[in-house]
Amino acid sequence: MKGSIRFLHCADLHLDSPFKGYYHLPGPLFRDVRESTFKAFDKLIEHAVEQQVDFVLMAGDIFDQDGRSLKAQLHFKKGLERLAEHHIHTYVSHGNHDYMSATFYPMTYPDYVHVFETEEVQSIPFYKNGERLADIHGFSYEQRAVHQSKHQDFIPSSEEIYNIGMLHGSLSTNTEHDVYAPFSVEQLLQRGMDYWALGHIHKRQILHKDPYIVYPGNIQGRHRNEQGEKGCYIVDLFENTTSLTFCPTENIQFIDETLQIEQQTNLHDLETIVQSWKNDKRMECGKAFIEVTFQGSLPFPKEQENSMIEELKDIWNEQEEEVADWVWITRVHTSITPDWDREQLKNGAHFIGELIRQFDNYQDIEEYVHELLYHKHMRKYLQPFSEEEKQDILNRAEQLLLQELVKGE
Ligand SMILES: [Mn+2]
Repeated sequence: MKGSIRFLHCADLHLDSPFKGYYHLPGPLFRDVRESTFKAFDKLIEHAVEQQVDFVLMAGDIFDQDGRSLKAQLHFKKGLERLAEHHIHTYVSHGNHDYMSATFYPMTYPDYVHVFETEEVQSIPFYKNGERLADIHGFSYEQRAVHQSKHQDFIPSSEEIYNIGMLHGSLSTNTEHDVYAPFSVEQLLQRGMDYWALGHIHKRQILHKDPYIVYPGNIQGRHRNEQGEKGCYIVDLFENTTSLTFCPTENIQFIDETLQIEQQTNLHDLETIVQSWKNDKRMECGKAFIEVTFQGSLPFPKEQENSMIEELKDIWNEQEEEVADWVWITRVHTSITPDWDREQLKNGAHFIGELIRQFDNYQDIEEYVHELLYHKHMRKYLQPFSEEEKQDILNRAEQLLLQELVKGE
């Protein structure tokens, strides 16, 4: 009979992320942003201590930069020391962002810390009260990339103990990100592990239950594509069952919201609506970056809509500069309620019908944005568009065109 164990699984801490795209923010906000990965890390350590876990698994990309800033390293070390004081072990593997061969100042960690030092899969035992309860299997990236599969090298040590695999890599079918140490769910299942602690993909997802194969996602969102709550899992392994609890750690949330604006809303109403909505978000999420879409009708003449909205956005944001839990509007979109019947127009023989049919058959905007995305300077800052974003761009283009064309009819 195996005794139960409790551990915390996290990955992609990206400590000291530079948040390059946020330099334009007012000082206090930018400071909060720059501190956010550290704050998230502190919260994670608190969860581990409060939940009295046996150990913590960190599945790669602890540091954001291969150079590992001294600040990030010292902060990390302090967290590990706090865990060690509570007799909590930490198992660390390094990923494509903090690979081993990069130049950085070496740190000494407490005895409770176990680092996978090589690209070869190794097994490190976990002992509780002198009894070996689990083996943790893992590896670290020695170079910036690991292109070959690693799953085949994970071999359970014994049936008598729990076997946990730590793997920083991606599903071979995932083409949205760089594919490292590729695997399929079936391949992982064949290895006979009791739990797979994955890292690399920043979106939280459970790929399989019984046994669990889990991406906890990163601990703090870093841009508009990393939305909502971010955190880690507390995992309880029992002989015949496993339970997972999500614990949020993020200090700042990235949110996308749509606000419905009724007809006849005047500027004064709009102000009231936005203020109370912002306060709701503040209560719900704490610090947040929000991208908002106004749906419905705005109290401005169409030609002035964009400039008025931009001006209002600045006014709304100015009020946030002194607030501890700020809610900062990053972008405002307007989505007018169309006063045309798309289906009816689509079936028409005229130009508008042809245009809508073109939109429906249109698959990829890549050829039009390719030059921008892959420009030698821009590509450092831009990420390829997701399928959702591409569709969104298409929808907006259609709306703009139809709005002008229908008006001219
Ligand atoms: Mn990562």
